Amino acid sequence: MDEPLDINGATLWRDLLPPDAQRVMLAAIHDVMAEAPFVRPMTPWGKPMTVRMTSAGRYGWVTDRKGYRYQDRHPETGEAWPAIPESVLEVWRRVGRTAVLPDSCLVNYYSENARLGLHQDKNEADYSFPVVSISLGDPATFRIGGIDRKDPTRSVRLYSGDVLVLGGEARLAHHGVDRILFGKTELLENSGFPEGGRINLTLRRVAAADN
Ligand code: MD3
Ligand code: FE
Repeated sequence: MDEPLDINGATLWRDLLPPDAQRVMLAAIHDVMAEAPFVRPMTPWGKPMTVRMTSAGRYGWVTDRKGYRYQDRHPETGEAWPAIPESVLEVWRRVGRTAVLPDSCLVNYYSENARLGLHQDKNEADYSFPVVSISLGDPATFRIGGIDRKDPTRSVRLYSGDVLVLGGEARLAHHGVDRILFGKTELLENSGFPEGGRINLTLRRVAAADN
């Protein structure tokens, strides 16, 4: 395998997933979506997000007027989340550098004009576990800074099949998605997502290791 790149302490594995593996993963995400439909979450201050979201695993990330949190039920169906697909767990085993498995897979869906403002991921119990992000479909302009919101940021393009591992110093770095290069690929259209765009999977350990 090629050497990974260091991006502000994050580890970027370019093109880790070949096209066939990307299609297998999207078929599994399509099944997740059938059980746990995408929602357009509402920020605590009452503005709808442009990214649509669902989850797999024990915990899903949700936001509404009550605030940001992980919960073990889909906010609209009230059902438990579907299991994290095996093809997705396999990526964590390859790059996650921990024997503890993730208990959350957030599925972010970016159609044209969706973006994600600069933020930190701080709702998890133990920051010693990494966050693993898998990019599928259209490229994104991703921004990563430092622990302080005012730290300088750098911009990196994430392509389909890229895997980013956020561990160590990068785990609490500010980050966001400035824009999608909408229409650059047909991967989503050809995988049961007719609107096209980009899907990002974020694997996390939300609960402590012994929970
Ligand atoms: C850096 N998702 O779901 S993935 C998120 O493309 C999120 O959907 C973006 O930020 C997306 O919270 C970015 C890359 C990523 C994910 C988690 C991180 C970068 C991170 C956690 C800490 C630092
Ligand atoms: Fe994040």
